[in-house]
Amino acid sequence: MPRTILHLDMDAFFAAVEQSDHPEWRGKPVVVGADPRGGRGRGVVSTCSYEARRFGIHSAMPISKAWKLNPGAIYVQPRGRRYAEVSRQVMEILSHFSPDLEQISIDEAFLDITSTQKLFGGAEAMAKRIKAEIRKETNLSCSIGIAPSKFVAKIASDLRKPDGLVLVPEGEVERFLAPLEIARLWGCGPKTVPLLQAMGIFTIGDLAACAQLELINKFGQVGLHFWRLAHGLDERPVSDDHSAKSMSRESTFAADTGDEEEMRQTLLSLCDDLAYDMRRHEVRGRTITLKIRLADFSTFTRSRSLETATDTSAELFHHASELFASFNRKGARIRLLGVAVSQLQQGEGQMDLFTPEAARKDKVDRIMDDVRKKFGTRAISRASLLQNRRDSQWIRDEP
Ligand code: TTP
Ligand code: MG
Repeated sequence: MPRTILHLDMDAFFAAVEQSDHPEWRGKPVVVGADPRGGRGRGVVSTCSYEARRFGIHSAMPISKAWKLNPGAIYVQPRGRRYAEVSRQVMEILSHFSPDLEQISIDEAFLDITSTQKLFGGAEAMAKRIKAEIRKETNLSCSIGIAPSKFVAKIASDLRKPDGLVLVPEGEVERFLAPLEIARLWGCGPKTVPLLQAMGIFTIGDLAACAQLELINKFGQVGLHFWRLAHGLDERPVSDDHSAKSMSRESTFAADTGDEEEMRQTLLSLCDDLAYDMRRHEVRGRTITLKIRLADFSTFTRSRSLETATDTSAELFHHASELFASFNRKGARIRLLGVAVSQLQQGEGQMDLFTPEAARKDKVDRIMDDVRKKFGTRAISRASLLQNRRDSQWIRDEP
């Protein structure tokens, strides 16, 4: 079923809050960031008003450089608590328009309005009403993009900033994307852009015109990912899961068990399901927790934190197995096993797909995800991880 996704991003957020709280600053260049100390300050610009952007000032620029560009601007230090308060107001307004709300940063959120748009007279009318309510409640402007997927909605909201509203209907996605630079593709960072440019690919349209196979041959699964995005194919659901603190799966055995093979299989399938959920939501986790409930209902947890966050089944299973092996159940039967991941991080916007970490990403996971999408989650289980089980140290021999 075609979806309708709305992406909202506040305009010059911190600076706009400052201008709203200090009416005498409206219409003037306002720079929020480190103390410029007369041009000797060492921090950076958090953001600046659109009036300041005309001088070439932007987020992450050294504050000393901003000072050089415009020493007469109004320089203010960030007031985090105030911005968080306004952010909550904005999210509260959005939540009235659909229950499927996913906040992705302090001033940005996705809303799945597929089923609620009718109640507000259609997507465009809904967007106008959201903008009006935000302006009334907070005195701030925002930009909205509406499209059949998250990827396209996010690009659309950025296109006519500030105070923008861009709708991309179902049939026009590819035409909309074609002239845009490849750097707008999720995962296409500064390392990836030159590689594509060397192939004569500069716009998303150039990429869409490439044969899928050519991209796969050259870049593997990443190539397929780019090809899909270039054609507007992005099925990521809108969900608030990754703003939650953890994700988990658990399973109670039909009968309490002491069978090591059964425990091992269960743990594997829990890790597989959990990793699949994480990938669907584009999150990775750094802390893995194993939960064990014995037949007498006593419950234990064992955790470990990784250097870098993961979303692969193999890595989850590896750590969950080691945690399990380190637990001495003293011969007791097991009633329930659970696996949880926490310290979640979101992939979007921060990841360049050609980093060594991404290159290591388990290819098997990708293939299995495709099969699951087509045939359902139970269609496939990972035999490879169960091989060599006889010589593995999976469960320490209990005395
Ligand atoms: P953005 O939405 O990226 O920027 P913005 O809202 O200021 O401007 P735009 O109209 O282009 O959306 O970021 C939201 C807030 O996050 C921003 O107001 C300040 C903060 N921020 C930083 O502190 N440092 C940064 O490098 C960036 C990009 C943002
Ligand atoms: Mg913004």
